[in-house]
Amino acid sequence: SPSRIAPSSLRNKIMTADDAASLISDGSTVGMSGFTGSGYPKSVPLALAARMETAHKAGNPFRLKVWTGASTGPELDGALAKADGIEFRLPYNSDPIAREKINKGQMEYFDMHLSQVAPMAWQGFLGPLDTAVVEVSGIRADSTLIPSSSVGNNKTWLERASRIILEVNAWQSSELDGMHDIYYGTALPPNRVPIPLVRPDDRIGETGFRCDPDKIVAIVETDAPDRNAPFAKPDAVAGAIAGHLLEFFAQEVKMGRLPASLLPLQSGVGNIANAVLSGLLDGPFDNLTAYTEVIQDGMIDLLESGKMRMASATAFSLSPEAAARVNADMAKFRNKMILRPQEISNHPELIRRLGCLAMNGLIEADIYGNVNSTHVMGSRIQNGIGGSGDFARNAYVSVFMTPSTAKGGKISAIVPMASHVDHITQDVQVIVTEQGLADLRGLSPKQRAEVIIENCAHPDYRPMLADYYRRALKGSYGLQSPSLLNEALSWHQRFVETGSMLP
Ligand code: 0RQ
Repeated sequence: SPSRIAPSSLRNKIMTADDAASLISDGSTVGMSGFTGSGYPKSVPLALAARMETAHKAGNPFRLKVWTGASTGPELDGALAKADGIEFRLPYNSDPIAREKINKGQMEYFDMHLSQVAPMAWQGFLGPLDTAVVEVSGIRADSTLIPSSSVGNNKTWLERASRIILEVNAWQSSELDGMHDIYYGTALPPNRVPIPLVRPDDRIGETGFRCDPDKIVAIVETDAPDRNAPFAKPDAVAGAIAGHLLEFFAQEVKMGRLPASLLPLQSGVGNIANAVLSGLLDGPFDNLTAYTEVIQDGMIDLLESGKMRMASATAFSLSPEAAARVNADMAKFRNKMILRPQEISNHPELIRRLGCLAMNGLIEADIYGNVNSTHVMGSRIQNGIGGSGDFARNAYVSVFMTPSTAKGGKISAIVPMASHVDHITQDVQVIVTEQGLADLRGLSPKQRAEVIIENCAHPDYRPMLADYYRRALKGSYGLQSPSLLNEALSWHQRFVETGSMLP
């Protein structure tokens, strides 16, 4: 709808996605919008992928360096990866085609803390940013941009890029205008100053992106939904994990270690995180707040029920039904939600100040509480660290949760030694599986091993872990974190060779 592009001076820049894509050339670096499947450009990347395929058929190279907020959608990462059009990617990916290319060694992937993307882009060592391709929900008369369903790194891409391509998506609710809080006070050292946010609902910035209209080279109008993936109904395992965690929070409140309305919640993506949020709906806690990365279905339910007062994030990550519900009622939700740049939603300073309760998924944890969030069998990327490191290190309580086994019981999520470490034991305070919860706060490595094996391991693997630990206590080089080096990763090797960690 033309009314979404208010300045008449910009209307002559409206063109087709293919014409816009023709402005991007082989070897350049493109900063795209998009975070957990929302707010990513939906038509220019598809046109780019078609141009790449044509170029490759003619024997010509056409590959890009692609920077985003986090994961995007099949029309972006999927299409570009399928066209072999991404030579380098940062900072987070969950697209299966891109994942396969990375794991086959056909795409370089720099997996980084999401809070650090914008500041590192400003530091300059990532190189120049040629083009920003950013989805917005409208352009105001003063040429400021109304963000869409994610903010991500868009502020930085719009500032850093030499040229800007905008996708104006009419599918996005026009009532999004006013929800966002874009902070313009960040700077590089030695000019960095404190960020003036002390409550999750503080507004410290502007509702739109500043944008130099002279840098806009193309505007493409779209009307397409975000990649909204359905959530599975919480199963027994997810329900049990949620139950243990909510019981822990209730106990913490009883002991006077947490306030009755808890502290700002951070919840990772995925079905288990969503199940915990569903559990809170029936729980005893009121006046909840969230200071997190993504607003998922469970949080919408909490906001609607009044259990949660407000949620701050950088993006939506909703099922199609929840997206329809939120879009239809955006004027109401706008008062209970704030979307911010990921540099702010995930900022260590703010997470530490607010005292977030961080709840993230894991791939495996070892008996000493080191957590691997990213690499299957130490070498194959699943998604990326995302915001889990930003939150885990700086949280008031840092929780990791997982089913105790994966792949139908052939893999134990609790292992003698993690095959890759994203979160060192100091950043991991609570581990929860459907078997139980291990409160590791204040415990030494050997004390940790005992509660993790006892409370979290699956019964099929618990005796094997206890046996390993017992022998490590006798045969280890040192006894701070007892390990048998020639055996510690043998479970992983067995899985690689036989398809199961079980002997
Ligand atoms: O694979 O779908 O092929 O079966 O990993 O696992 O159990 O569905 O759990 O969706 O919560 O994901 C760590 C990946 C967990 C996620 C991880 C396989 C498993 C399945 C998914 P299949 P589940 P979840 C905020 C915070 C890092 C980013 C983050 C993640 C698939 O939580 O990406 O936290 N975290 N961001 O089978 C082999 C194991 C496995 C395993 C699980 N031990 N070995 N495969 N899987 N454990 C959000 C953002 O930052 C954007």
